[in-house]
Amino acid sequence: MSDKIEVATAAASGANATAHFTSDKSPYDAVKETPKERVSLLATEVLSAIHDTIRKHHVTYDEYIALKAWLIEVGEDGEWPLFLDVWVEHVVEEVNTSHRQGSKGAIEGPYYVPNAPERATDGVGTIPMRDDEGGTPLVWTGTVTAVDGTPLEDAKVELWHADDDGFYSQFAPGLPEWNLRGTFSVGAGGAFEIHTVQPAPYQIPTDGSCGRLIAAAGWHAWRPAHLHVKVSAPGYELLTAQLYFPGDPHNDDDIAQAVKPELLLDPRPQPDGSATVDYSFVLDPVA
Ligand code: MBD
Ligand code: FE
Repeated sequence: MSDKIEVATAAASGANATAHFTSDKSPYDAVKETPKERVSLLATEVLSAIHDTIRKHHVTYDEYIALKAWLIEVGEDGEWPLFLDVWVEHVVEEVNTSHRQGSKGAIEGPYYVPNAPERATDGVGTIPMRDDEGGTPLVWTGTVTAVDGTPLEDAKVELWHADDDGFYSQFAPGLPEWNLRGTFSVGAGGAFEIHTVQPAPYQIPTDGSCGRLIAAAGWHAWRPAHLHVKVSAPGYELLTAQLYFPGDPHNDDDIAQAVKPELLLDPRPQPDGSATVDYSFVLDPVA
């Protein structure tokens, strides 16, 4: 692909994710009734998995001390949201959506911001963007229906994604507050038509502790280009998903392991240089 992939970066985005997370409502409220037995079970099993790894690979004192220093730095860098969402969230998503019959989901990641501006009446609208926003213009049409086929006319599609340089507004500096973040209420028949631009592949920040782990382990830092969505309707399970573009070199080795075949788009290039794409959502009713 283009050499733009080589220069896209997101310095400081990881740290800003901590600022956003900690300003959110209390994350403990929803688990305050969790029994002690369950807390003990989960903590014990996580610790024994660590103990097993130490025994199996004879972890040295030098390695243990380096680990301690690195864990402290992840917190100082504000990169715990980045670390967890890249390397852990995909399994949480998997076990919590496996019952669904409707659309496949994917992880939320660290860069969602609620209450993005409403941009659609009757389902048709353009995401907030700069006058000279880069990237292939994308016209995305689809519908939101229930698993039984009912059109969900009170559904909303929240869309957020990186720009053509791989940057997210409110996490990378210098972007308008709500750039490439919008909420679209669907129209008749649950239909929508969203105008946006194609995002660039995303490299997780290489200048913090997550980047240092990646470098020390000889991994790469790339996620394929992706659109993030939350699709909601009263009485239906919230669908959080990501959509990907065919041909991206990282669709097969996403560092966040969040690509599924069902989430690949099929954009059709148009004579004017834009692309159109059809992708619809099917929601599961709340049990
Ligand atoms: C992203 O843009 C993202 O979606 C995830 C899951 C992790 C890091 C950056
Ligand atoms: Fe993302």
